[in-house]
Formats: sequence, structure tokens, C-alpha cells
Amino acid sequence: NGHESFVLWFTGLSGSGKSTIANKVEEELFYKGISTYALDGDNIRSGINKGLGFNKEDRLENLRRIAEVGKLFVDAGIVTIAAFVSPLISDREQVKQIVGKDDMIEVFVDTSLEECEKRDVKGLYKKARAGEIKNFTGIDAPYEAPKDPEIHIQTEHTEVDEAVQYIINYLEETHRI
Ligand code: GGZ
Repeated sequence: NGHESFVLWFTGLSGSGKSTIANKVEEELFYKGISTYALDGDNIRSGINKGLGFNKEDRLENLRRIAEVGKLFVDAGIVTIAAFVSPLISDREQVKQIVGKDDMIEVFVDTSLEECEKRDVKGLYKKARAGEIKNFTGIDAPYEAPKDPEIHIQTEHTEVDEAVQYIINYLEETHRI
């Protein structure tokens, strides 16, 4: 395909819609014949990062390893899609350092805590409010919104398909794909 690879890094609260959007972006890239690989909690926290929890240090280590894996995929020429809460600016700075700042595209999936909590798809907010889950992002652990993400999606004002198209357009217009 002749394009350089990169990491498309989605950040946002639990339940913000990161994975939903990321999966559809991956599908669109597939239709365009672009090789991709998606890193997410399901294939990372159950394997390479089994044993890491959700305190500040474990999250940083979780994200450090993901960034290193992402870098390997980029070296292999694969467009890598990563969807992690990655709550702190410093967490994402570390990712950028590891991957290389020109190879990381930050996508902020901006959904308010109120909306995430209202959706509560997995019932995790309810558990966090009840104190059954500690260090839950947005409840008793911080989320620092990106100040200048390459792509900013406000899901409360944007349909999923629109968001996906917006991201694809961005990648085309910036000659990433
Ligand atoms: C945040 C948690 C927590 C805590 C379990 N805080 O909606 P989900 O379920 O599928 O996505 C969340 C996921 C977050 O894992 P990440 O690897 O993305 O986090 S980080 O980037 O901060 O390392 C949620 C679930 O795991 N989950 N406990 N305490 N999310």
C-alpha cells in the first residue's frame, strides 16, 4: 500500500464508546485493504498484562507494555488500533515517547461521565459507586482529558458511523492512508 504505519490511540472513560468506534474504524481500513491489528483490554489484560490492576502504577505499566507492542506492530507495517482508558496526560505522554510522536495519533472519545454512567453497559459504574470496585476512572480515580488531541469525537453529538467517517477522512486528508 505504500503508506507508513502508525498507532491510532483511543482514550476515554470506560463506556465512552472507544471500542465500538475503534472496531468500526478497523473494519473500514480492512475494506480499504489496509492491514490492521487492534489492541484492547480483551487481548492485552488477559494475556501479556495479566496480573496488572488499576492503580496508578499498574496502569502506567499496562500502557507502557501496550505502547511497546504497538511499536512492534508499527515496525511490522501494521496500522495499530489501541483502545484504552489511558487516563492521565502523563500516561499518554509515555505512549507517545515510546511509539514516537509522529507515529501516534490520539483520538479523544469524549463522552461525559454522566452519559457513561447513564449507559453503564457493563454495570461497572454501579459497582464503583457501591464501593465494590476501587480506583474506578471517573469515580474515585482521575481522568485527564487530552488538551490537543489530533481527533476529538463528542459522542453525545455524533453518531458512531459519523465518528468513524470523520476519523477515516482525517487519516486520508493527513495522508496517513
Ligand atoms: C477503569 C476498569 C477498572 C477501573 C475494570 N477503572 O468498560 P471496560 O471495563 O471494558 O473498560 C474498562 C477497562 C479499562 O482497562 P484499560 O486497560 O483500558 O485501563 S487503563 O488504560 O487505565 O490501564 C473497564 C475495566 O477495564 N475496568 N476496573 N478501576 N476501568
